[in-house]
Amino acid sequence: MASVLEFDVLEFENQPTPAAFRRAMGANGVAKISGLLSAQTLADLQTVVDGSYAAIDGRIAHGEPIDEELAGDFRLWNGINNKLVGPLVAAYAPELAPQWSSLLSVIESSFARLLGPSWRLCPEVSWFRRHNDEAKFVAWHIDADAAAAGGYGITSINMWLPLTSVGDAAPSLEFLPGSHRVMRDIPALEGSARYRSEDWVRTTIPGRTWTPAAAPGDAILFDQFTLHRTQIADFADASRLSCELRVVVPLTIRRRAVRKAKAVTRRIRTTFSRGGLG
Ligand SMILES: O=C(O)CCC(=O)C(=O)O
Repeated sequence: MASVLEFDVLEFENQPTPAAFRRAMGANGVAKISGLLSAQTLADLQTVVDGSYAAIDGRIAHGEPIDEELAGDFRLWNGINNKLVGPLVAAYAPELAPQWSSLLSVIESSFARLLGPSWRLCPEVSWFRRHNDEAKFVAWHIDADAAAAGGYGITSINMWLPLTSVGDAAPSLEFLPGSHRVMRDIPALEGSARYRSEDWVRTTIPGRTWTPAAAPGDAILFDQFTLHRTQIADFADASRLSCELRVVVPLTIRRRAVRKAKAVTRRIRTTFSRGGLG
């Protein structure tokens, strides 16, 4: 595993200036900021995430039906889509509703301090995730393929917030810094095949990977084109809670026009770049 010193700046102990953050993201496509969330924001987020899982677990334990859209991600990988958290807490934990709605704006503002006021939190492509089964660890991918965040914004950054300490006792994420500069020119994956094999990653983009250790309150931010996966290591107990909040610069043109433009771009990229990348 690479030492942090071998990369440009990957970790900030304090909130970086917008220029320093922009430079780090441009070079590496990933950066960790220690203690980005205030203690209050972290406590509120933990309460809402715990309350959301408790509401769903409770209904499942009692054999009660849950919303079909919510159930889909939950069964597959214990994920809770953030678009559905408002209705979920309103129905089963109404005392959490004000906390959730103020959290959305507080988290959005903490991001705006890094990159400016045009960025928006996008609940449609943001999730809470609970890992407790290694079979559900996530293979190498980029969010542009697997989370389809690009449909909501011109560009997208994942603000990844661990609610468990990660990197040692629980799985962090493993990144390939700088891979965003290559991946943004590679044809997108679609359908069910949105993940890349270890061999493909190693041979397409040689380089050292980085697996940051992080504590609740820290944020790991990465570009939608940066390759990453769940850290693979020997964990006595692989349980972990985290939030993957995607922040976008919203589209100012109609989504249908964007979908059309993306399809054309994809066709052009496939035609001209597949041969070159072998
Ligand atoms: O939580 C994980 O292990 C994977 C998360 C991930 O791939 C993502 O947030 O895009």
